[in-house]
Amino acid sequence: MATEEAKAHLKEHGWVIIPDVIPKELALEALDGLWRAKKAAEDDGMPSHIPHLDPNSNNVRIFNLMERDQVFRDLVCHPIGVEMVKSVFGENFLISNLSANIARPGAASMSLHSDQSFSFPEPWQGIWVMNVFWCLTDVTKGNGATLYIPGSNKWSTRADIPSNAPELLVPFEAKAGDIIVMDGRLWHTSGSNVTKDQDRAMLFGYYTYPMMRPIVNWTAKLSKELQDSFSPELRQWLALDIYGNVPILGDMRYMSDQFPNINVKEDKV
Ligand SMILES: O=C(O)CCC(=O)C(=O)O
Repeated sequence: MATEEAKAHLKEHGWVIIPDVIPKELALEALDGLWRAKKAAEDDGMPSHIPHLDPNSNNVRIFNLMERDQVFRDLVCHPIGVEMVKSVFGENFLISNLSANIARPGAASMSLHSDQSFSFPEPWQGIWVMNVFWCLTDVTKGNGATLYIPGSNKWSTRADIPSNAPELLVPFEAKAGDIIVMDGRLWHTSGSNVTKDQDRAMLFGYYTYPMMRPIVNWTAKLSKELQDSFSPELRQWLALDIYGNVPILGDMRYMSDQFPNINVKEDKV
C-alpha cells in the first residue's frame, strides 16, 4: 500500500519516489522483456530511434508494450501505481500509453516538457495526466536520470517557463524496483548518459483522467484474443468497452430531487 505521506508529497510537489515497489529480480525480468520487445518491434518494422524525440539513437524507445509481455501488463496495473493514480483522479482513469526508454551511454536530453502540455491545451488548471515511471535499473545523474524542475507542477502556461529553465533541473535518482510518480504538469526531460557502460532503463505508464482520449487506440492496436483475456477492470482502464468516456462529474439526480422545495406546475395539454 502507498503511504499517505507519499500521496501528500505527490499532491504538493507534483512527484514522489516510492522505493522497493518490486524486487530487483522482477525489474531485471522486465528489462529482459524490454530487449525482447525491441526486437519484436524491429521485426514489425518499428524504429527504436525517434528523431523528433531524441537527438541520437542511444535513447532506445520501445512502444506498444501492452501487447508484448505479461510483465508489462502486470506493472501498469500494479496496485501501488494504481493507488497513486487514483489518489489524484479518483476511481476512474484510463491507461493512455505504456512505453520505455533505455538511455544507453551517449544518450542526450530530449525537449524540456510536461506530459500534460503535449496533450492538453493551456492553461493547465487541473491534473489530467499522471505518469508512473518504473526504474528497471538503478538511475543516477550520470546514467541519464530524468531531470525535473522543482515547483514546475504549479506552472499553468508556457509563459511561466523561466528563460534559465535548464539551470533549474535536478535529477530523480532512484534504485531498480522503485517507482517515480509524476503529476503530468511537472516539467522534465531525459538526462544525458555520460557513463561508459551503464544502461538506464525506465518503463513509463501514462494515465489520464477518463475524459481524455488515450494516446493509443487500444481497440485498434491489441488483438481481439488479447482483449478478450483481460479482466473487466483492465478493459475499462483501456476503454475497450462501449462507453469509453463515462460522465462522472455531473449531478444526475432527477430535478425533483435536486430542487425538492420547488413545486413545478405541469402545463396542461
Ligand atoms: O527518459 C526519460 O528520462 C524521460 C522520458 C520522457 O519524459 C518522455 O518520454 O516523455
